[in-house]
Amino acid sequence: MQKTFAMIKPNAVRAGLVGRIIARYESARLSVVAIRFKQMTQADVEGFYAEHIGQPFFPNLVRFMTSGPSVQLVLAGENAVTKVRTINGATNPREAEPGTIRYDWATSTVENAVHSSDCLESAVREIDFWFKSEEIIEYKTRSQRAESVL
Ligand code: FUP
Repeated sequence: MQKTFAMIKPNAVRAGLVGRIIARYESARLSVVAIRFKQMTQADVEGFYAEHIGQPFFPNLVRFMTSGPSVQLVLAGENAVTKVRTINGATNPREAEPGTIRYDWATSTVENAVHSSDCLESAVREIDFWFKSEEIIEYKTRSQRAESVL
């Protein structure tokens, strides 16, 4: 079992896609173990995307990411990190495979609908950036859930 961090970005929230995006993750046997809405501040963007500070696209990224609420999620399941990256598709929607979230709903490389951690180390850092450990519910497999009602 693995945990990863994902975000539904402001363009996808504005387009009313929260439920459909979460349904894609859940259909791939991932469980939501933490969730909230937050409109990012400039300081949030600078902390969360610290590796991109100074890039030419950074001011655009700040403008977009602070333009409305996004949904922060922790997803748990087998191979969660790779699974969510695959479901999301390539950063640039022109390179995204059909059937991915970004193929369907990203409108540009900046307004690309979703984010997810690119490796386990980022997942740990990003989950910690957004959530306190007590905000993350305990993940149970189907058989663990079955045992707990016996
Ligand atoms: P990803 O891991 O797919 O979220 O992509 P990156 O961490 O490389 O980029 C984070 C965000 O920076 C992207 F979602 C959009 C923005 N970005 C650009 O606007 N142009 C680029 O060339 C690269 C990233």
